[in-house]
Amino acid sequence: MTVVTKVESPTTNAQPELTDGFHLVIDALKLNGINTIYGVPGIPITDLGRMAQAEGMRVISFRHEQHAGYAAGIAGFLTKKPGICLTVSAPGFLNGLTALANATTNCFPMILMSGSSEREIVDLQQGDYEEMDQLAIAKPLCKAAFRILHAEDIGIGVARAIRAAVSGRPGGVYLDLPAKLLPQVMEAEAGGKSLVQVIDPAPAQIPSPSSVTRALDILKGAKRPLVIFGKGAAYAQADDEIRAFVEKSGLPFLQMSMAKGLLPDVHPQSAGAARSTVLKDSDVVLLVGARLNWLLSHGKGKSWGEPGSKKIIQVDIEPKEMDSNVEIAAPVVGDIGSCISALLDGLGENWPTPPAEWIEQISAKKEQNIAKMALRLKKNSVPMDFHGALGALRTIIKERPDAILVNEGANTLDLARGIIDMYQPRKRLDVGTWGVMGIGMGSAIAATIETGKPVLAVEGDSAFGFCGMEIETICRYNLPVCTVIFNNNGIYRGTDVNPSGGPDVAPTVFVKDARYDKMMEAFGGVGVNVTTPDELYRAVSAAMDSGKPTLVNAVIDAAAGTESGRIGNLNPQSVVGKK
Ligand code: ADP
Ligand code: TPW
Ligand code: MG
Repeated sequence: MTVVTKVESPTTNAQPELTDGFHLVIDALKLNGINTIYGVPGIPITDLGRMAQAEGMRVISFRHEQHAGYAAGIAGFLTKKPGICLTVSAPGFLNGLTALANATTNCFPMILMSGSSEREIVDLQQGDYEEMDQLAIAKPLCKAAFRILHAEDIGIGVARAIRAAVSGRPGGVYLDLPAKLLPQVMEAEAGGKSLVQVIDPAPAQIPSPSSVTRALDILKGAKRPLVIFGKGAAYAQADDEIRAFVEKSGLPFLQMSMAKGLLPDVHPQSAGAARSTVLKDSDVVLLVGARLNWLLSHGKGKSWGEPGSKKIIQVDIEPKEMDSNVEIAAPVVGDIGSCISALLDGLGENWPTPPAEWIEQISAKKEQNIAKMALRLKKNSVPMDFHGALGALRTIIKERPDAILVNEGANTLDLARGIIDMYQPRKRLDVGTWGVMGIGMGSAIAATIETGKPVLAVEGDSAFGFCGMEIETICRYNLPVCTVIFNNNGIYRGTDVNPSGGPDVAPTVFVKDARYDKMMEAFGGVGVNVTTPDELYRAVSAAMDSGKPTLVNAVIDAAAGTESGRIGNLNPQSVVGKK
C-alpha cells in the first residue's frame, strides 16, 4: 500500500497515514499484476503517469492515443491480462476510443482509462475544459463501461473493469476517472482494505459432456474433415492441448491469420497451402475460436462448396456466436482449453485416421501450390515485386522463429500472410477483424514490451503512414523493432493517374520514391534504403541481430499490386461506367 503523507491530527496527535485516488488506481492495478500503462499524458492524468512510473510501473508514452490503444489491445491478446491505455479527456479519449472498439471487435481484453472533466459542469453542459460525456459515448463500443466517483470505490471499479475485460468473450472496457477523483484523500489503511484482488478473473468454462459427444460423433463420421483455428485459439494459450488433439486425431487444419504458428505452418497436417480446396471440399468443419464472419465468407457461398454439403462444429466461449451465419450442427460452448481437452479425451484409443483419399487429395494440392510459389519467391528482380521481397523476409522468420511479425497493408498484408510461414503461437499480429490500417507501430511496441522478443513489422507505405510518428517512440525506448516499408508509392499501387487530367494526383498515389528511412535517422535510429531482395535480407538480418531500432525502405515495383490486395471483390462497382 502506498502511503502519500502523514498528517498531524489536531485532537489526538496521532498521525493517520493517507493515500489518494492517484495512488489507489496504481495500487489497484499492481495488486492485479498489471505493470504497464500505454498512454499519452495531459490534464488530468499527467501526474498519474508520473506516479505510476515512480511506483515501478512501466509507463510507455506515445505520440498519439490511438497507437497506445492498439498497443494495449495487443498486450491483452498476448498476455490474457487487460492491456491498459491511459488518455486525457475528450480528444485524447476519442483518439483512444478507436482502439477500444477495435479491441472489442477482436475479442482482446483491454481497459481504456480516461481522465474526464467535472461531472457537474459536463452534465449541465456548461462548457468545461475538454467537456464530453465520455461514459455515454464509450458504452456502445465496449463490453462494459464504468465511472468511479469516490476514492473508496477505486478498488471495486478497477476489479470490475478487469473481470469484465477478461471473463467470457474478452473485450474492451472503459473506465472513466473524473479529475476530481484523483486527488481525493482517504486513510491509507482503509484505502488498502478497499482494494480488490480479482480471484480467478477468467474462470474455466467447461463444455457440457453431451455437446462434446455430439461433436465427436459428427467428426467421427466425416469423410473429409477439416479443423479451422482462429485467433481465439491463439489467445487461449492452450497450445499443448491443441497440438495433442491435432496430432492424435490426424485432422488436417487451417489457421486464420493471427492463429498462424499455433501449430507450425510447415506441420505435415497443415492444409494452409490447399486452403481453397479444403474449404470447398470438406464435409465436416470444426471451428475453434474463429467466427464465421466475412473472413470466412460467412460460412457460405461458392468458396464453401455446394449448399448443405457441410456440417459445422463450433468451439467458442460465446454461446451467441452459434448459428450467427449458418446452422451449427454441434455447438461446443466453453473455453478452448477445457473444450479441446474434453475433445481430446473423447478421441479415446481407437480414433480412426481421416480417410487416406482425402489426405492424399490435400497433399497433392499442397505440393502443386508450394512448387508454383517457390519459383516466384526466388525472383531477384529490380525493382522488387512483392513476392521477391517476401521471399527474403520469409527466410528471416524461418531463421528466427521466436521473433514477432507485425503486418499491415493491402497487398503487403495479403501476400505476406500467405508467404511468411510462422512457427510459434502468437507471433503474427495484424490488422484483425476490421482490417484496420495503423495498428502496426502500436502492436510492434507492445509486442516487444510484453514479451522481450524482437519484432519485424512489415508495413505497406500507406498503412505505415497511419502510425509512422510512433517510430520516435520506438527510438525513445530503444526497442528492438525493425520496420520494413513496402514502398510502392501508394495505396495498392503507385501508378494510378487522375482521369480528369487535372493537376491533383490520383487519390491512391503518394509522393514518388519517398525515403521513409530518412525519417528514422531523424530520431537516431538506423535507416536503410534497399532495392533488391538480397539487400533487404542483409539489412533486416543486421537489424534483427543488433536489436537497434531500424527502418528499411524497400522499393517495390509501383505497378506490382492489385486493387485492395486479395479482397478487391468487396469494392462496390458503379453500373454507369468505371473511372
Ligand atoms: P479469426 O479472426 O482468427 O477467425 P475471430 O476473432 O473471428 O478469429 O474469433 C475469435 C473467437 O474466439 C471469438 O468468437 C471469441 O469468442 C472466441 N474466444 C476468444 N477467447 C476464447 C477462449 N478462451 N475460449 C473460447 N473461445 C474464445
Ligand atoms: C483505418 C482502407 C485498406 S488497405 C489501405 C487502406 C487505406 C492501404 C493499402 O496500401 P498499403 O499497401 O498499405 O500501401 P499495398 O501494399 O497494397 O500498397 N482506413 C483505415 N483502415 C482501412 N482499412 C482503410 C482506411 C485501406
Ligand atoms: Mg503501398
